[in-house]
Amino acid sequence: MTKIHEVAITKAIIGRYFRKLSDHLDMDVAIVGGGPSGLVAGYFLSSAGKKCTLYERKLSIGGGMWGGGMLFNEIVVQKDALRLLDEFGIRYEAYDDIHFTADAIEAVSTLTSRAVQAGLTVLNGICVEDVVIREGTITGLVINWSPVEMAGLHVDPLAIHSKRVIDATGHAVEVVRIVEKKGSGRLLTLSGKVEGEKSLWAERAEDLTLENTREVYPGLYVAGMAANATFGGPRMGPIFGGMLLSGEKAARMLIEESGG
Ligand code: 48F
Repeated sequence: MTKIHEVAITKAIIGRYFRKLSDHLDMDVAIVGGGPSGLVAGYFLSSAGKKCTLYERKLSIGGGMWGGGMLFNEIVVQKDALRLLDEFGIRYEAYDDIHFTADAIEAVSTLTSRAVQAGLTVLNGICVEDVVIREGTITGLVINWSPVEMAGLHVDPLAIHSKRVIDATGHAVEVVRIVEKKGSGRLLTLSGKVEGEKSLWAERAEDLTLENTREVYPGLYVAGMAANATFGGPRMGPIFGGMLLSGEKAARMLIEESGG
């Protein structure tokens, strides 16, 4: 039997984790939120060679996709987004000509695995509690351990720098709300503030999610449900094509903007 050693295990974990952390203090794109839109954005950005980190408050990655609708763990994806399920290798089944279903567990686990294998660094158990703004542009994030937040401990956070930030925090649209409160000037919405999410309308919401995936403040982009909450679109319920397409659009915009 090979002889294992407790201190070697501890050192391995500490050393490897802090290597990962310190390699990602200054990056191309920081994504806040590990739901479907954030994961898809991270997959495409990392595949294009961008240095990218995704921060997720919870221990588990996947956001609102694990539970399908009302904890029935199947998701619906419309025809227009099937090419993304094909890209990730997520299996699906036709319900009719337009609606397709996939196992929610396979969808989250496969998407997460493909994103990490494409090079995305995922830091879970970390929440984003503030932003760094220089001359009217978002240039970074302020992060802390989720247990610090949960316990209400008085512990100062740490800052990281990133050329661009994607708010993929879902319904809560947390990063944009911080900028609304603390940033100088207006958001790039009609009222200059967060317009707020409207009540459920699946078809309209799916189209609008894509339309609303864009820059909302210099350096800050919104994707997924956060895009609709920011620009005043409705929620859509457990249909996920819009989330996947939104993550892809956010990534493509940033890849194009940076010259490929
Ligand atoms: O809510 P979520 O899954 O976002 P999404 O990608 O997808 C929305 C759908 O799941 C569903 C829907 C459509 O069918 O309406 O709700 O837009 O995932 C958001 C993730 O962001 C994390 C949160 O824990 C969740 O996993 N998050 C939120 N705020 C923060 C955060 C924060 N401040 N720091 C880190 N993570």
